[in-house]
Amino acid sequence: MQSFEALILDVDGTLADTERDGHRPAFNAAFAEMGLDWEWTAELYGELLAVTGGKERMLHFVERWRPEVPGSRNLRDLIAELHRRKTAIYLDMLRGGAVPLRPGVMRLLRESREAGVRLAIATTTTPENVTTLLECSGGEELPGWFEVIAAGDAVPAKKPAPDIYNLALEELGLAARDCVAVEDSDNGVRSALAAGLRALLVTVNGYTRGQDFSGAALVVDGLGEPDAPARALQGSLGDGPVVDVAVLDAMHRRAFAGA
Ligand code: XBP
Ligand code: MG
Repeated sequence: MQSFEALILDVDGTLADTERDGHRPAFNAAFAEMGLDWEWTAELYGELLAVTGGKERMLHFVERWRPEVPGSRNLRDLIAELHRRKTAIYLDMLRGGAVPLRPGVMRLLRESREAGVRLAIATTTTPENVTTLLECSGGEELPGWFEVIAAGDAVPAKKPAPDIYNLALEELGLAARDCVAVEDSDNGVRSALAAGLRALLVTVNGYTRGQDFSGAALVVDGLGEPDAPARALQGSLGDGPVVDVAVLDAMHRRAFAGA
């Protein structure tokens, strides 16, 4: 019997590599549709990811890179319209199968469910982006595996604030010590730790490898599959080739030993 009750997972960069070839082209297509000469290259987008939330990221871009665009109610209306268009484009991409789940994600979700571990989401993106990604990349029953989907504007402050993880814990009716969290970025790590989620696994990706994951219990290059083992970058994966429920259980016990 594992020592934790629920697994709370981030979405973008964790469940799937959504950013460079998903959200980013959707933003660029929305900019082009609205006649804006804003082009987010893969490199620039890597910098812009320091700001979580698509609407917040666009406002930051204007303030930092397009200061000539006057800050006003019109700008906020423009950003809101751009985000609506971008989200519609992104959803179409997901429905077209553009963004697969990362290796090991379905395996770990299935194993967790079979072990009686409750599943939840804590993400900055919109709820519809989450359910559509799950359905289109994992099967139409996948969204129903998650008891809680805490997402987007449901909270006033996005990651690295702890709000979205606190909401997920509240809706689960659990304390942080009863849970394991999985993240991909420094903003996500700070958010989870600020909510008390010390049993925190990080699966890095192209944009987040090399970020500061101090405080994370275990950092790996991915969840791994039997024919493509996971590699620990910080902390101990034990002798198993993949991140499975037993690895999460050992990590959770170490993180809360004596607590
Ligand atoms: C990552 C984010 C999101 C996406 C864009 O979320 O910061 O804002 O980049 O999605 P996660 P939206 O917490 O899952 O890593 O445009 O819907 O915000
Ligand atoms: Mg993420």
